[in-house]
Amino acid sequence: MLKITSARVIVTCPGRNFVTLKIETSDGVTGVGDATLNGRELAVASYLADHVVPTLIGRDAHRIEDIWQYLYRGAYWRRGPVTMSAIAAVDMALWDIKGKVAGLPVYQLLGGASRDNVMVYGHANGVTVDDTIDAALEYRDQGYKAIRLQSGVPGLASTYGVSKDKMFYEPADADLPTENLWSTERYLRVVPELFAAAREALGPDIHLLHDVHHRLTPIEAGRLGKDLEPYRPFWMEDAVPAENQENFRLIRQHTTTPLAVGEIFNSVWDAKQLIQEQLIDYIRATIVHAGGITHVRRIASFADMHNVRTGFHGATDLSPVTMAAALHFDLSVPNFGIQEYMRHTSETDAVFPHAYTFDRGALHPGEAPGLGVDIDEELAARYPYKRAYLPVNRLEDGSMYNW
Ligand code: CS2
Ligand code: MG
Repeated sequence: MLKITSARVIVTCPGRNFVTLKIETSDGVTGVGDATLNGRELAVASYLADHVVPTLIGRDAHRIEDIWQYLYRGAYWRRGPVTMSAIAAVDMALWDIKGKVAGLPVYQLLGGASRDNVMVYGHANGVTVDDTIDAALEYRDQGYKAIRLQSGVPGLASTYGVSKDKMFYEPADADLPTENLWSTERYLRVVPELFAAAREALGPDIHLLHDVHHRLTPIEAGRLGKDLEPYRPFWMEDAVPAENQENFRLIRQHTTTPLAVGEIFNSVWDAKQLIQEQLIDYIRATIVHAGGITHVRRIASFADMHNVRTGFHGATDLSPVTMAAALHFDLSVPNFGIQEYMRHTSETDAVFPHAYTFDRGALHPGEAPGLGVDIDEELAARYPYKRAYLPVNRLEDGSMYNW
């Protein structure tokens, strides 16, 4: 038996907040898990430290599934982003430990490699369409085979996905939520222009993606999907808020543009109808917010039965621990689609040394035992938590809307 002897929650802010769980065992083997929930980090830190960690001490670290079931069923209050991020952190740490004890990278424990590497997409953004195309050409020159396009909207001061510093995008930008303004009409005019210019500049072979970020109604999403069809997008992401999963039936009636959704999902139940009725093409639920490797395996298997592929979320607010775990999963899962790769800053990479590497538009998790990532606790301690919120969105008449 490999006894869990301690579990510590480490909050650090190398430019943005991250919450990490480090589990130690009786053999001295340790494992790390990501528990970062952008804008609500301390809620998960407390859920872990105050409610989960006391129940872990003395348990057998090898019993990953049993501990997952214990934390899920035993919570009584099931699901939700805070609970499932906390469970995910424990799960990732236990897979890390099991890999280290076995002397194998986690992808080998998941059935071995199903591919040579993991195709990723980068984030080209700019205030204008031209700026965005210039950024996309830079990503193409770096070897990316898939590029997400997000441009500013004429008449709006700011919009989702357009960063101040091209290579990095961090939306949690203030001590209290900044208020953005939104206009669907203005937005719907510029995206087809953006894609027409991108196809013109990049040619037919580069995969082009776009994130609507929950801001349309189903019929508006149908219209945008149809407008983009001539440019063959790889996917249109988060077209509408997905609480009412059957909304996607209406989008599907109007467009063949592939649909991706799920970065804010935290369990398979959030996507059951979307997958069962093939209302989407890619499921974005990721390891840190959807209960860890143990639960995401179930989501991916269910998706595989319905021709839905994975397209994990991979923004800067998911730590390198999640990126590492996602890459081990991506390398092995049969119905892999694509992996989002918003590079972290050098400060973040220094706090989280990792084995994954980038080469010609793809990542590989590396061959280090376990997840191949750790947290430099001494360095982490130099970056105290700094409160930051995601923005909120209002319509031009002042109504609250979706950010
Ligand atoms: C976005 C994210 O990466 C994406 O697709 O939706 O940037 C998202 O806005 C952030 O992860 C929210 O914290
Ligand atoms: Mg998104």
